[in-house]
Amino acid sequence: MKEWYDAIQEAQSVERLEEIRISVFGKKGVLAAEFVKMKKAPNEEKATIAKELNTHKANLMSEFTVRKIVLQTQELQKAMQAEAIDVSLFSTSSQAGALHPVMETMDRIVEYFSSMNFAVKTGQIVEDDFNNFEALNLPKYHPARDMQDTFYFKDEMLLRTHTSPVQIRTMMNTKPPIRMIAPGAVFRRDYDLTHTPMFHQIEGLVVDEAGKVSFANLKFILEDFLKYMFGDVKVRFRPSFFPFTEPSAEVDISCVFCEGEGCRVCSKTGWLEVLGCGIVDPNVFEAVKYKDVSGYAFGLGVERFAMLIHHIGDLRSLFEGDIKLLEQFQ
Ligand code: 2NL
Repeated sequence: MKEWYDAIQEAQSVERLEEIRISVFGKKGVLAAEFVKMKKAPNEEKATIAKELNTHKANLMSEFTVRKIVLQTQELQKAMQAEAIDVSLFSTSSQAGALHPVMETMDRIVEYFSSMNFAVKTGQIVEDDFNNFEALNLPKYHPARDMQDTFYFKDEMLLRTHTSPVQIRTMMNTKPPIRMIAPGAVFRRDYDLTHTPMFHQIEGLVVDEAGKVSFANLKFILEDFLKYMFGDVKVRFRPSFFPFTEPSAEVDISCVFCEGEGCRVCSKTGWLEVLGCGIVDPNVFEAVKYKDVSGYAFGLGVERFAMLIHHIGDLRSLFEGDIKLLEQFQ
């Protein structure tokens, strides 16, 4: 038996040790053979031999187990050394991540309004009918509430179609004055060249005592903001309509591609629409139980801003996660 103790000690690999295990403990191994021999021994010796064999069996097994752990540890160590990476080695291709252009644009817009003392508020993406529609002067049966346009859950819950519910909730739980923006993802059932089912919006809201907030204040802040974002562009306000503002306006800047000359992007008009805004409709204030106040509000699409800033032609390229596009914004 001594030779097998030696063999276990001398084994230099897990593989060799396994061969020994089979030779010693296997069905045709030495221990099995010894037990067979024992049966032929005189009866009075059997008990002694069996005891001796069982002691060897237990000792060999424990030697084997210890040696196996030692060898496995050594082999693992060797493998790890062989596969070790020298992190100090010079590398030619390093790829750093970068902010997605939409998020970078969002940060820049938020930075402007923060500097102008607007609080930044985010709310919830799953909203209810009151905060997303009813309070915004979009009554039952308004076409915007159609199943065709909005993602609904059961129990009248829905994916917010604009960030306005953040302003509604703010007005419901704080007294005026209010000076805030709400940036975030919004959802509409729309998918074509110029629409994606999810996009990002930033809305702004300023409310103060009646008479303290004017259309002139709104014009100043938006003109200043657009010059901050696009540099030396012309800005114009066109009368428009939104259910939640009256009067309402859409805001254009002179085309950043052709500088007002007229091109494909601006459909030869020389102007690009970038914002919607207006004086908050009295029905909105009534819904949130605000009395004797006035306010202005505005809303913009962040993807559209990112496209105009970076001269990106197709909205969908912002959502494909194409590394070739993203690498251009390192
Ligand atoms: C657009 C136009 C707009 C608002 C959003 C608003 C919010 C409240 C009250 C009144 Cl709580 N108005 N938001 C107002 C005018 C325009 O967005 O074209 N967005 C992409």
